[in-house]
Amino acid sequence: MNKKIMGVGALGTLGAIAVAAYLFYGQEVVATEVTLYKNPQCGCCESYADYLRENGFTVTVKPTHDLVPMSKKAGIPEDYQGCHLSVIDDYVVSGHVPINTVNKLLSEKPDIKGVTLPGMPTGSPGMGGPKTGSFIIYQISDDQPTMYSTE
Ligand SMILES: [Cu+2]
Repeated sequence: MNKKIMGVGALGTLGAIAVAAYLFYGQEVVATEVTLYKNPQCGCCESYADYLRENGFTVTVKPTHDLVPMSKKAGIPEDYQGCHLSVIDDYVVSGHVPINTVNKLLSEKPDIKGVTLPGMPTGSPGMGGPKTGSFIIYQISDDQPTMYSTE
């Protein structure tokens, strides 16, 4: 009886170590803290914040009326801006960018400012409606935006 309890205890300790290691290395690879700037009245931006939360991120939403100049300052030309601006691990993620691309950015850590999905295409995360075509996500740097990924 005692041996059995000790056995279970040892397994439990090993399990706890494995979980702790996973959490530690997991956080080293992918950041989980997000600050999301949005216009106060934007509903689809809130839905995108929830989408990030569902995917394990901790999101702080900050309403602002200066989204366009803020996005511009972040290096995103007006034509390429999404409807909100997220800051994750020193990168900007503008608009309704799907999680696969966010995770690609955070794990590959390219030497760019961030990525953007211009506008608010229907069927993208946080937006309702059917998806009518591929989403082109652009990378932001000092040069003109170029394609980063398609979803
Ligand atoms: Cu939107």
